[in-house]
Amino acid sequence: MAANILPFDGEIFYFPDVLDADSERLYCQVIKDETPWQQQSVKIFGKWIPEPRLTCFYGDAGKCYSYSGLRLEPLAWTPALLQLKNLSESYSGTLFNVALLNYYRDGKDSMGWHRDNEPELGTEPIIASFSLGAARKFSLRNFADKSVKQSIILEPGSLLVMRGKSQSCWEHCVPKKSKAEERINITFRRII
Ligand SMILES: O=C(O)CCC(=O)C(=O)O
Repeated sequence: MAANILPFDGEIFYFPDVLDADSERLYCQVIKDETPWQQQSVKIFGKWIPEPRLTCFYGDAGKCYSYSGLRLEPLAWTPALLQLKNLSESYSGTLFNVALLNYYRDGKDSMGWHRDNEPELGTEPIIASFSLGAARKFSLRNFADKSVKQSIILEPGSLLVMRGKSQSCWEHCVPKKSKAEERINITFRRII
């Protein structure tokens, strides 16, 4: 069993090498090529700002997801995503019905500090996050005391499972990095 990387208030487990190197490369290529990536704009402090990465949303029919002024309608699951969803479900012991995909084209693409605490995910959501492509840093800070920080490198083929109070009590981000190759992240979630 993996160790909890949070010191208190929530659980985040890191599983390296869930995919071997060959499967990781294959999934990365297939998902990159078959996904209709888009650069969406989100509303931050009343202004529409383009997200610094490309995204796409998949899921069961009718499971829409809203964040930062966006309302996403799911595309139908692909075989590759269903295979990764099955793996995520066996590692996390939960069933997922949507996935948010992020494509970081290079080190300038990033994800700002946020919590995945949208009401449609429930109070203590379980989120499984697959990493493909380049390794990137994943930073965490405690929501109540932002000086309490933690970080982990998300390696290709790894899975991060976040649960308990990890979304109410902690924020996370993927900071910019000088010189990074492309990376795909898939977060499987359950809309209730
Ligand atoms: O790219 C990652 O590892 C994190 C993605 C993330 O935080 C999100 O989709 O909410």
